[in-house]
Amino acid sequence: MLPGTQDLIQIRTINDVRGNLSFIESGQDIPFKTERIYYLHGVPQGAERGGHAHKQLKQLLIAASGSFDVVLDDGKNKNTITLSDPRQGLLIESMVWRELKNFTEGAVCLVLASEHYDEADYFRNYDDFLIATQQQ
Ligand code: T46
Repeated sequence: MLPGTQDLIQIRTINDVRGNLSFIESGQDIPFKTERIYYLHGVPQGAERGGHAHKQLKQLLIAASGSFDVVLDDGKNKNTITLSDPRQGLLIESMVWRELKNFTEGAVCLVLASEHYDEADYFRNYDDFLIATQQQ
């Protein structure tokens, strides 16, 4: 299975004449308790984010506005997912290298994370990540 292909979830959404309300409940919609929320915004044209993997962290990425591409790589397979619908979320497990690119103007990437920020949880070097995947 290509990374990411099985992990696009539909977020429960209530629609009425006032628009949409989407909601996520930890343990029901996502398989972790949300310990941190952050969001990427004001990303300049052509800028790329990510370029790392996490040892333990799991995350849900949502295009709250606009769109962007997420390239996922588990050390064996690569897959690119375009996020453009706030009613969808991309679940990224630990030990998956991710790169985010092609942000449209005004795009917002909202992230629900399973842990507090911890720099020690990152692989920021691709070769170190590959070695670790081969030891699993
Ligand atoms: C990911 C993608 C989608 C903090 O102090 N606290 C935080 O919660 C985060 C996420 C980052 N930082 C600091 C660490 C760096 O000094 O903010 C700076 C920029 O972080 P980074 O270069 O990791 O940002 P991105 O956009 O490349 O990656 C982030 C997340 O780190 C990462 O987990 O999956 O967004």
